[in-house]
Amino acid sequence: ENNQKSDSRGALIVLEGLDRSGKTSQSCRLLSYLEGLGHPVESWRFPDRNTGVGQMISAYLANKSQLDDHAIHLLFSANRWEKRSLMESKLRSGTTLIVDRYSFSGVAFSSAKGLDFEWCKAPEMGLPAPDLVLYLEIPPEVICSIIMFVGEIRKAAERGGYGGERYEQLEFQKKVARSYQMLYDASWKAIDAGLPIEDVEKQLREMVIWRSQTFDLKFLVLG
Ligand code: T5A
Ligand code: NA
Repeated sequence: ENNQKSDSRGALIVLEGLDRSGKTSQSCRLLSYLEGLGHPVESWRFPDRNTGVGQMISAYLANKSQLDDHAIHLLFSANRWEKRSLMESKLRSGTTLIVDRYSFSGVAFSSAKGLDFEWCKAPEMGLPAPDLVLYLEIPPEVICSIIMFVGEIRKAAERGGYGGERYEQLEFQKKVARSYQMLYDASWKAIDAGLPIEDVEKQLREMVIWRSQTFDLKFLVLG
């Protein structure tokens, strides 16, 4: 009976990486690809800025509100918990979810601010664990020159808005990269995200197809 249930479960595929590493672009492309193969699939993202909690997060990220580092950490986590039952029912009903950022972003970004690593992990415990985490790897220096370049364009285009969101600075991104490294486990696969967009896409496709044959189709618990 267990096997029957698990056979029809969708896969939980998470994309992680530093800011501007290409997660959103790649989740769109992976979505189209899996749809094209006839898989029931949806693309999700965290933070989900559409919920009440998500709107608080969005205001914080745009520097429109101030929050204690612990409080914003718990909001990011709450934003995942408020989607948990829907996430589980989608997976159980056979829909694969491609999720743009998840608990790992939560832990990596907050611990990079100096919060205790174990404290950061605690509220994530019990959320559905991904079958596959695709880490879009790109050196923080490259990310920051892209961010500055985009900032200059924005500044030219609309005056102000320079620097983008709160976390887009080199030293901070370096710390985030180190925190991500501490979260790696067997479900992770690093992808070279410094390549042209189509080449990154190809790596992701290959990884998803290859791993989909080996997914352990049980409901996992994030440790
Ligand atoms: N956060 C998030 C927490 O602190 N805790 C949490 O629990 C969570 C979930 C916002 C912030 O919140 C933090 C992390 C973040 O700092 P967000 O809304 O996901 O999170 O951030 P966004 O700003 O939407 O997205 P990113 O900045 O992370 O960008 P992406 O999605 O990685 O990159 P993408 O695809 O938008 O691409 C950026 C640009 O690069 C180009 C694209 O066309 C685009 O212009 N590009 C490429 N160019 C050249 N070569 C390639 N291979 C390219 N791929 C993309
Ligand atoms: Na994004």
